Amino acid sequence: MLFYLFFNKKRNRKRYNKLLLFQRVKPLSSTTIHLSKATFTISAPDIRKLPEDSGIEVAFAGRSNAGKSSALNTLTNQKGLARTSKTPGRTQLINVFEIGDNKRLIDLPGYGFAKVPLEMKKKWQAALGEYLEKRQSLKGLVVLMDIRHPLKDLDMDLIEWAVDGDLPVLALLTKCDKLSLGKRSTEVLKVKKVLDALNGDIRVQAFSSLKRTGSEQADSIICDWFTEEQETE
Ligand SMILES: Nc1nc2c(ncn2[C@@H]2O[C@H](COP(=O)(O)OP(=O)(O)O)[C@@H](O)[C@H]2O)c(=O)[nH]1
Ligand SMILES: [Mg+2]
Repeated sequence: MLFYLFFNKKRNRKRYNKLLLFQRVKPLSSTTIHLSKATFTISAPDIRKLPEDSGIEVAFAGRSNAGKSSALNTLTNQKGLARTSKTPGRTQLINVFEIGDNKRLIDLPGYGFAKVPLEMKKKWQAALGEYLEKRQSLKGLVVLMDIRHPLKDLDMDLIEWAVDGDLPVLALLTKCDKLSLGKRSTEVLKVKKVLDALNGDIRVQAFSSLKRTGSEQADSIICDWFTEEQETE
């Protein structure tokens, strides 16, 4: 993945210049987005097997075991939508969930898990890099990080790459139920401080799938991405 992200930083994002016109202006759109409408469409080993690259996609990325599948289930209000696993490194495919009207949630392969054969790792990290680099319908990136171990090298690479391409980022600090309220806000502030320095469109939110903490805030940010883009099309 590092390779892909490093050598393809200049993603063509002219459309985002248009977005500046709409910055902070709430869309008047009549279409309300409901993430709970999500239905599983396909698991693709690479981008060639994905649905046509049109419409709007919001992708979820993070280290294996960060809580990606659990977060997708929580945000869509569907317990078994994205499979959650106690064995890290299982989700190697690009999973697509339609929410209707040519809008999709994308569960990307997890990265950074050491205990898998190198060949396997290379293959699915290539799929991740290729998706991020080439997918024109990608309009927002949710980066999930365990609140107890945020901002690892690969997380930072990914966030920096997104900022370079003017892609808005929601940093979800997962499993926040594992920390006390005090420690939670300390971690959120620490992460905000680091990410603010990147000068991108980055939001930071503590999140727990177990307790549904932060799910309303995350839902609202993601739905705004879907509707803001719609306004500019
Ligand atoms: N305590 C707690 N555990 C969680 C939470 N979210 C996920 N987990 C656990 O973390 C592990 C990995 O979750 P999963 O969603 O499969 O991670 P993924 O590999 O990123 O898709 C599972 O054992 C989950 O039960 C959370 O909000 N709180
Ligand atoms: Mg998963």
